[in-house]
Amino acid sequence: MKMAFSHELDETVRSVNEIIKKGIPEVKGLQSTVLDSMDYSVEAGGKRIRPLMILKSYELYRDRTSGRDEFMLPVVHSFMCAMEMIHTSSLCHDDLPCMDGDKYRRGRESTWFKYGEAMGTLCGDALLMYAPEIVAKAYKKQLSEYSGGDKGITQEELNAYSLSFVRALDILMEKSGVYGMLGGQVVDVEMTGKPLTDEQLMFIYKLKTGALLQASLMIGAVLGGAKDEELKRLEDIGEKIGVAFQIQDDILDETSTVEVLGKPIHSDDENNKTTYVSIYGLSDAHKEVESLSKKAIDELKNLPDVNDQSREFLMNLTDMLINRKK
Ligand code: GRG
Repeated sequence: MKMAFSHELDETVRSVNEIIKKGIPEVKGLQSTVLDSMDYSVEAGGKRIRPLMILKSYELYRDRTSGRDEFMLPVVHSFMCAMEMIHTSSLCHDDLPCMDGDKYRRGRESTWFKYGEAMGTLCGDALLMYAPEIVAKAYKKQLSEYSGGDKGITQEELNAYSLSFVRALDILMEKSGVYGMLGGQVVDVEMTGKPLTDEQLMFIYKLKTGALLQASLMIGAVLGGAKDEELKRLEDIGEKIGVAFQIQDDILDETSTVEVLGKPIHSDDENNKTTYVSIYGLSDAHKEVESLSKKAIDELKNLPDVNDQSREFLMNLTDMLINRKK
């Protein structure tokens, strides 16, 4: 990884972590155990790739309309929190004994292993429900502060922002649910221990892993004011990054260590999962990750009329994902 980018990435992840921290609800009240488990699971860290993508894809487009940033940035931050909560929720549920049964995640005990199975399930549920709650509350606050026109934003502009908000929420929900990540996980669970066709394998990878990465690029862009055809291009880029990311995940499951990954290795083998690596072998898997990432980077390079610094960041981030060790 280029030194300058590595430094920029560390700095950006630090600010993303601060944004996420502010979004986690306070641990108090009779339901404090579940609130504590939410804090534990989200604060455990992780690479924060999805919120990073939301922020940077928003920055690709935001300069086009003056006034949008002032109104929209807190809303963008709320979507970054929501996305990390939905992603973390999926990790909580994926680790449960009824799924992969993993005891470690992000370098510490997995949520169910620390809090018990019932609370591990409820933690995932709670994060999932808190995600739309946090974005709705953030948007409501902005609307009440900015309506009336005395802050220099017209009703017409507010209407346009509201449309962007609803579209972003629609993307978040659709790409997380039965037509997105959850749909991919369903086929993954059902096909465990069985041979997969290429079509089934790609369906799982595109949905289970790709959908949230696509959503991240699309949500940022739509809040920044991107047009439909621009969203479509980002959806295609997100799909390529998603499949490459999952194949790299399979490679690391075979080749890495528990210490580096912060979660069990050889989990796919032990859970009887058919993966890209188990079908095509490590060498072809590496080649596919490289080829898909290169295509995604080329497509990012060719996006018209976007902020060059943010484009560069997303290209470097994609390149980093090929060579990631965890
Ligand atoms: C919560 C709507 C909802 C559904 C749950 C259990 C489930 C359905 C889905 C599981 C999806 C899953 C675990 C996909 C794997 C994706 C993947 C490679 C995750 C690891 O992502 P990283 O490497 O993790 O970004 P960190 O820890 O860095 O955040």
